[in-house]
Amino acid sequence: MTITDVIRFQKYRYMKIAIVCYPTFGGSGVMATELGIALAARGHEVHFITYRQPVRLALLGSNIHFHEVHVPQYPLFHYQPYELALSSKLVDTIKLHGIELLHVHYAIPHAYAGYMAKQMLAEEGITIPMVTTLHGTDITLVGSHPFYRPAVTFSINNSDVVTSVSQSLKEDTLRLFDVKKEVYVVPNFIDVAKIRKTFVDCRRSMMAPEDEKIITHISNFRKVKRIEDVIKVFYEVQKKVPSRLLMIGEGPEKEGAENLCETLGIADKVIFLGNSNEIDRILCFSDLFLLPSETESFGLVALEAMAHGAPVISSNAGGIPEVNVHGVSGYLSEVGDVEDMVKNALKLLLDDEVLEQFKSNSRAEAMKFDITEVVPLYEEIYRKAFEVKTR
Ligand code: GMT
Repeated sequence: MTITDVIRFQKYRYMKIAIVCYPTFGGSGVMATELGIALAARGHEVHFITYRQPVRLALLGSNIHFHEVHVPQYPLFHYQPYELALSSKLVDTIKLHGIELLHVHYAIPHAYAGYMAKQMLAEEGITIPMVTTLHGTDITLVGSHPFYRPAVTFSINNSDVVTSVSQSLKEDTLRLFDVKKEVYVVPNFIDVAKIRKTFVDCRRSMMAPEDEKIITHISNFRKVKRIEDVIKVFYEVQKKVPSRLLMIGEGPEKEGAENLCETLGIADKVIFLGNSNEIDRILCFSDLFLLPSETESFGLVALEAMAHGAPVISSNAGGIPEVNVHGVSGYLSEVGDVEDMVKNALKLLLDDEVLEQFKSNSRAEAMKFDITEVVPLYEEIYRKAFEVKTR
């Protein structure tokens, strides 16, 4: 490290960071919130700017703040202009709090609004670097739609630094967009120490008798999650192993899933819990996690399951193989191959010794994505962004 590097490092040791994200139960919002909390714990001043307080942001402290974006409703507008309200809020908040760096999660429309804010601030002589983190559907499902692609391409190319949550998403980004920027892979993370401290006893007996296995699925119940496959896998498994299925989340496919359970005669064994703030407790007493998604840039929820010691039976879509290691923390199958998923689930559930081994492997694999490994990578990215800005 040269003396200039040391000075630069010191200068940006503690930063004032604005985080823009979706405040919902979706993976990108959860990740952005956990990152903000972790950065604040490391001494940075963090400002969340979004339309609602993020679901995982329970505690606001002296160096963690939330600024709500209000969109005034006007009857002329068929679509209310959220991007406009967000970019104005960004300009005001950045000026008021002397924010030094902007980190937007999920390109649409956050990178676009962030770019506009940067331009408005530049008019006033304020330069602020913007880091854009791509999360998945902003690239693979929504962003690559021809109606959005030009704006998303522009926003990516005009970010100071771009990150993606997996190697697979990076490859998708380069394939689907004409990207002129380097895309850095910074994986999603989990706070393993927090889990170990909070969940010494998860009181499993409250949920199921000792001889019954608990299988879990958590998602936003969109089409890409292949909810029907979750039910079909469970239907076959419960014929051989006394078990119950916990379905956590809300979304368009939920009603169909409930109907399918009725049709298959397993409604009494499948519990739909809706959105929950108790994901950690539920995963703590889960024996197995199902994630048969059509596409998944990373599969944060699989990582959360593994950290709690629940092996994962999943598809091999997108970035899932970077998280769930076949034959170690669970098994991977081709998308839609329910039969193979059933076979793999039974391998684990029919042999307690094997299941225990996979549970312990899952915890070990999750350690690779511990917060202590990943948050410093973001700090490094921020330093890079400052260098781009000051060049
Ligand atoms: O589709 C979702 O599950 C929500 C979506 C989001 O952006 O909130 O999740 C994406 O981002 C997560 C966090 O980085 C990833 O773990 C998910 O794999 C990714 N979802 C998809 O790519 C479908």
